[in-house]
Amino acid sequence: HELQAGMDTAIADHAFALRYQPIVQVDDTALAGFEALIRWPHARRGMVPPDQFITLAEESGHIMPLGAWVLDHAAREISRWQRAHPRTPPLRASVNVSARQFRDPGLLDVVRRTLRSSGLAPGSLVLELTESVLMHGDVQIGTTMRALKDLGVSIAIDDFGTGFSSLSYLREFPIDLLKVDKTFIDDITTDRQQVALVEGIVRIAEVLGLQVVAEGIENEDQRALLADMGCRYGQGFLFARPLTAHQAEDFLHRAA
Ligand code: G
Ligand code: G
Ligand code: MN
Ligand code: NA
Repeated sequence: HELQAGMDTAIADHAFALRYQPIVQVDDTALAGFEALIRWPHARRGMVPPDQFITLAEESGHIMPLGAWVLDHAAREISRWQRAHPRTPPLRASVNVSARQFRDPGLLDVVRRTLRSSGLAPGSLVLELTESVLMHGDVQIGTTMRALKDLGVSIAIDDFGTGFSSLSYLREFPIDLLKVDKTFIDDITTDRQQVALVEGIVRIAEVLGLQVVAEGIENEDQRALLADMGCRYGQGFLFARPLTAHQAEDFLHRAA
């Protein structure tokens, strides 16, 4: 596979790029942080989206160095923005971590090193895991999560509701945040069942002390409905698309 063959070189050359999508408070659209999203600027294929190479990188093991680069790069940039535009609460840096990367015994050291070298406050770092990470029933997963919690790092479940999640995971693991998948948000203004599901997730999260981020908010009606439900955070094209670092700093400057 051409992309797989080019990955060693691309990693060595730091040939990847990050985009940063703002995460805001749903009620007043105040900026809360950014989610880092990887891209591969490829000579012939243009800007390759993660769907086309993250699975390959997981299969080959490239995800470990690649994931470490994403963490380090995102933490450094967002930490720098926080210092340049101080704000309370501090900006959050949300980083996607794939299942194999999370199970790798080296992950904790990568996170510790990232926090040290970037100066990012541990409380500002959010690691986004998919439900597939929790499914393996591996005791190691819980141990790693608790070690991350001890460092002060937060854990989010990404694409919540789309996988084979069991509600018992929410008690079993030290999770801080649920990201409600876009597919639940899409029809929220027209489908009463979707409203009930999202409202149910928000209520459960409230009881369990979890924060909620609604993903893929594209219009004002969706925003208003989610605000009425008490969903605290959101992201989506209504607020901003994934931005270049330069655009993200502009966004931050205007928001401050
Ligand atoms: O940015 P985009 O919508 O194309 O992202 C598609 C998918 O790729 C999303 O599910 C997102 O979580 C995932 N993704 C984006 N960046 C990263 C990354 O740095 N690491 C991992 N493991 N997944 C990522
Ligand atoms: O799975 P994850 O939540 O990490 O995926 C984030 C992806 O969703 C990003 O690649 C981003 O481009 C995409 N995305 C974010 N907001 C919106 C939106 O409002 N509409 C659509 N269609 N995609 C979005
Ligand atoms: Mn995500
Ligand atoms: Na994701």
